[in-house]
Amino acid sequence: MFDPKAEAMFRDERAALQRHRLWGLVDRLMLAGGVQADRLREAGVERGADVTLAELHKLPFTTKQDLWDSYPLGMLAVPRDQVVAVHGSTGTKGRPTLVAYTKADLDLWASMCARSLSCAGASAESVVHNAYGYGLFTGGLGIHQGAVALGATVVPMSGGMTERQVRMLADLKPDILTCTPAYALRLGEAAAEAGVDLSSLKTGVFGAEPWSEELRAAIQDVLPIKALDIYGLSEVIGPGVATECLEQNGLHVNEDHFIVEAVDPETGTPVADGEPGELVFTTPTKQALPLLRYRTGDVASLTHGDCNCGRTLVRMSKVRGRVDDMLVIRGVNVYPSEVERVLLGSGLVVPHYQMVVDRRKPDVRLVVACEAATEAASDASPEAAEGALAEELTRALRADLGLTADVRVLPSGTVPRVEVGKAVRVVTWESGEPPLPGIG
Ligand code: DLL
Repeated sequence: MFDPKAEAMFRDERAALQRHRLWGLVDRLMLAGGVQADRLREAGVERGADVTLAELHKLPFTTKQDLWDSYPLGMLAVPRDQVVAVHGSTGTKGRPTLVAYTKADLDLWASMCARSLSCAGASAESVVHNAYGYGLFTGGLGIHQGAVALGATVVPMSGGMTERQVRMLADLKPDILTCTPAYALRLGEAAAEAGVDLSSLKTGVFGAEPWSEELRAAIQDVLPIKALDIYGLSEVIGPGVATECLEQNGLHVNEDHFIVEAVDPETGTPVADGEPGELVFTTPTKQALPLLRYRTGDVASLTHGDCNCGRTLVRMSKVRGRVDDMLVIRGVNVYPSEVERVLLGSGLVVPHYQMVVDRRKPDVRLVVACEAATEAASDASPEAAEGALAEELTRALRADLGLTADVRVLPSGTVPRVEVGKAVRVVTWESGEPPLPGIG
């Protein structure tokens, strides 16, 4: 562990620390003024000592809309000259969100990412091949600073230029690979095509987008690694909010700095341990942009049980999906990650797929575009084999999810591969030409 005292702390000791820090946060928010202070006052809170951890769920939420309303940096809780860095995300809806960091925030972020890398077994002797994008996106620079804080050697590759990445993997022999899960697959496939030996790799720390257990298996097939999940969001700090340890048994939330709740997305009330709910984070130690009960839109469950690794931090499940990414197809609600589970779980298709929501007519149709895992058997025509495969997957999606989908098995290489940024699993077809060839 990077910080055993914090990560393996007795739970009641941590709760006392959280309460103390929460009081400090509320005091700072009241002093800074603005929307969070106004809402606290409306809720009858004047100072930190007015709140308790047990009643945190009664305090007001903060939302992405609040950040947008005060764009670019209206929610600062420190004087502007204390801000040393800005990051952000373009967001799935294309609207940017910006976040700010003080020097202390950057130090906190680095130590959170160092914890994440330690979760994956990294140490000062490690070489970390970091293929998260560098720039406004928090993935590249967040992990970079974590690797430096750990004393490891970081190779700042950023995303893209896959051939060069494969060369660096071969030459520098990293033990840790950090990138999105979709890009890990791409790198694995490219290395196999180039005949490059990647046996130096031990673990991968993959996140920034949802990925199923089935995708984990596919990655572990093409790369000689344990593939671990890392979760985070710019608003809370970036990567390093929660990470899976080598037990692969849920993501440890760094709750001494990010107090987490799971709530019913409709009613906002807390859900029971183990039940899926929308994750809500409070950042008691962040300086520039401290958030009280920030609604993430991400759905996962929380478990307070023990983990064999010795960390006592609460664990979150893999993210099932986003509240706003749920597809509603002919009355059936489904997350893209559930479709991924069925497709990849069949073992019949390669792990590259895309969903097209065809909205050209009022009766919305879901097209699932994928590619066959193996060449057609010699006694069947390729068309017949693809048709049979499509039928089988259509049946599997109906049986497992109750989903009516139009599965199209396309020629190898048709579904776009991710080189840079987050995988785009769902596209909408409003009018004109189809977004993918062969799905018309
Ligand atoms: O994606 C931070 C990050 C970078 C996390 C590198 C992990 C690794 P944003 O660009 O602000 O920040 O996007 C945050 O991405 O609300 C989730 O919807 C999604 N997300 C992040 N990690 C995961 C994950 C970074 N492990 C948004 N599983 C979040 C599923 C994830 N979704």
